[in-house]
Amino acid sequence: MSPPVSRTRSKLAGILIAGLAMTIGGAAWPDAGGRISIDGFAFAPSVLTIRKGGAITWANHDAVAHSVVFGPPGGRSPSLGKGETFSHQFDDAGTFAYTCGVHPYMHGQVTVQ
Ligand SMILES: [Cu+2]
Repeated sequence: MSPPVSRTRSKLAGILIAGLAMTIGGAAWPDAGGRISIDGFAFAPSVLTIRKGGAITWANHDAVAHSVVFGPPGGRSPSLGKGETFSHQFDDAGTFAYTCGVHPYMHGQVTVQ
């Protein structure tokens, strides 16, 4: 009788530990908002996850102008010169890809949870 009981217990413990690890991992609780640097013709970080209702501020550190242009449903920043910033608040959950309007090969992605 005792082996089946202990097997059940260790299975339960395994499930509990797996659940704890997922919670501690932090992926389920992203930052409220964030900052993205535009540096060396790249967005850094290029992939960022924030919470719904949070805002992101992009700051251009390059000597040339850049911008932030979202794919559908759209939205874009003005052209940002060196030292200029652009902020946007994300009220809807989803994954939003964007590029630089001046340099379409510059890619970034914001996930809102
Ligand atoms: Cu650019």
